[in-house]
Amino acid sequence: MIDSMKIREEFPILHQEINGKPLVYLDNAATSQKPKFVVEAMKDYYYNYNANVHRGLYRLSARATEAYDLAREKVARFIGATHNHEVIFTSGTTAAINLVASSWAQENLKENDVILLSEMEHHSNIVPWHFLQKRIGVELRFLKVDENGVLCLDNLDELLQNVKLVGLTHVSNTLGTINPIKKIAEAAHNVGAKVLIDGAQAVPHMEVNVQDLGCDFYAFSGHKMCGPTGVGVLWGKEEILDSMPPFLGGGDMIDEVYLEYSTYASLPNKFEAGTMNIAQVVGLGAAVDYLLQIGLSNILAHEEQMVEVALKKLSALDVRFIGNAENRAGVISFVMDKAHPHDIATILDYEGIAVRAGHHCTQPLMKKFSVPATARVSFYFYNTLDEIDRLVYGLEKVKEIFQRVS
Ligand code: C6P
Repeated sequence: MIDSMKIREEFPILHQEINGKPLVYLDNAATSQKPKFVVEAMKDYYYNYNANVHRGLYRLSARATEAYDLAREKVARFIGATHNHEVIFTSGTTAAINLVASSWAQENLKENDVILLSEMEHHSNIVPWHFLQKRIGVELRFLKVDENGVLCLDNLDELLQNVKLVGLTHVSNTLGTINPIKKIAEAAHNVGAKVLIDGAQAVPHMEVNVQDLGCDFYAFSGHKMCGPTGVGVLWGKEEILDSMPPFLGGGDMIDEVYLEYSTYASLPNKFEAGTMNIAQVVGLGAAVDYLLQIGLSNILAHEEQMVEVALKKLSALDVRFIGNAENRAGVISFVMDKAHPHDIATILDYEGIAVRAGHHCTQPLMKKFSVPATARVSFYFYNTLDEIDRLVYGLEKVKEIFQRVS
């Protein structure tokens, strides 16, 4: 079990007051807070062995390279990759998905080929495919979401006809729904389609094993899992990554360069052009160590308890939940009568409570549920049951204010 009070000692940012009230940080789906352990690892790099990687023959550069490569090994083990070189560092989930939409698509898609997405995708798993719709005329299809925020899979086999790639979020950042990836990946492979999973909201919160899920690509961001901003991961199966052309050209991704042509490095360097975010990669490696020390099953159990309690307490406040999936992660979206989500977030901020209000980069979902925006609460392992009571108190205030003005 998790001792959240003890864990919070590792997070200096949580010990402050906002508007004279102790901060309650409930916007972890946007970005998580960073433990000292991660910040210290990055500080150590900058203070003691800052140098470029894969380039210097001197000791400092060798040390930086060792730390960079070790971080890759840690990430590979963390997600169950077969080979370390299947882990490509990117700047985040968005960059990872764009890499696939650019590089893989270049070799594998032509006019009228079909890409199957879902209505609950983050814009970063919709817009790159819109580019291809415009550029080469691919067809986009969407798995529908029902009124509970669950994917409708009844017509999956029909939708999969002629599909070349399925792109799906593992966990919805708006609805909290955990999708049955294994089942969908199996069906997709039966028709020869590749499977790209957006794991931005999964990897920080539960054990993820890419082999077990049966996908071909898996993307996630460091900053949502206690790591720094500016680093993320694209995992891909070795043979698929090998067959793909480079995404960016420049230093460190080449084998040989002539004035007339160039040849490319092997994995993973082929996809890591230019000087990478070295400190952030080191920080991500430390974040992996840190999460393993807490235990992913402990994190999941803690968040399940938080969601159960929060749903019960919020239900008593006449909120309308957007997303009621049974299989859900630590994300709760809701709207309230009369109060716009932006008003909810502003009033909660007066109470020191940070939640996100908006469309959460899922505008098609807002249209689907006929709401302009939602208020969203998202938990992590350092949140406490007391903080749910603070949230409830804040929402009672919202109710009171809007009853007065109406
Ligand atoms: N969602 C949220 O508040 P980046 O920005 O590249 O690190 O991650 C993009 C992204 C992709 N997929 C999902 C499911 C996500 O939740 C996110 C980021 C944040 O929900 C910011 S919009």
